[in-house]
Amino acid sequence: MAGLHTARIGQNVFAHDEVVSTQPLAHEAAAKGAPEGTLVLAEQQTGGRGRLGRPWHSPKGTGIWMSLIVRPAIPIPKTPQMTLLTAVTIARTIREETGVPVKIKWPNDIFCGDKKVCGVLTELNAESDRVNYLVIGIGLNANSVQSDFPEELSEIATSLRIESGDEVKRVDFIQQFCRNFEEEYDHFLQHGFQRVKQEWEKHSYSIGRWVSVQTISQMFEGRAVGLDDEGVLMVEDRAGIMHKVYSADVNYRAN
Ligand code: BT5
Repeated sequence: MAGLHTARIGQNVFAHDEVVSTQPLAHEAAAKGAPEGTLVLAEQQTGGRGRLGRPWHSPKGTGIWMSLIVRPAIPIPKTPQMTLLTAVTIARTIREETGVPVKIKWPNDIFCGDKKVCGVLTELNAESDRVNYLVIGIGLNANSVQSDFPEELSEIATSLRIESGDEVKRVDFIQQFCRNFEEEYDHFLQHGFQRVKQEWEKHSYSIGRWVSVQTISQMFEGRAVGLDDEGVLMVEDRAGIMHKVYSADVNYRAN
């Protein structure tokens, strides 16, 4: 992208009109040796996906649907930190580019008020216990109007345009995201997770809220109190026992 001024992130771009999903295309490109920072973009996805096979609604021209390839030299257990880093970076870019106040809901959602404006999907490719690459999928409702959302999303989804009243210049937004990501990522690689943790906690939707947690092995309720130094969500249950929540789905309660 012209005028980008990054060393790696966004320097190699595959821009598509209509695709099923940018995720498999990024996996294919990464497997063929695409350099770190490669971005796969699409105007429309016909089979956009979220976590656990959930669908991601990605109509034409309204959003930023993209997948970023990174190759961090970090141990596999630290790779969820890259999701938090991405969420922090998206939230910062939204604040800078639109002024819309957003919060980060653990682990991978960006919220405006109580509605989702963006989701992050991180997929790992590893070889013999080593990170080969990550594909970080980002779905951001930039310029959707209310009627772009199907009925099942109309109460739970929003867009930057709905929130601010202004159209988002998507290329400018993506360029700023790339600059911010590179800065945050380089800091993370050199100095570790601490800065991401602080930013995440500062802009967290989750901390202080009552949540119910359903893991493979148990179900409990408690208050989200923060992240540990590895980026794991700490939840204190009613008996005062602290739980570490890894990739479980967290549901939020009113009280
Ligand atoms: C996510 O999953 O939030 C990750 C979404 C990642 C999408 C990007 S787009 C580029 C790349 N290519 C892909 O195919 N995927 C990535 P999850 O936390 O599982 O949330 C999925 C849920 O969000 C759905 O079950 C819906 O309830 C809701 N949802 C679907 N589409 C939405 C949208 N456009 N806006 C807000 N919420 C949506």
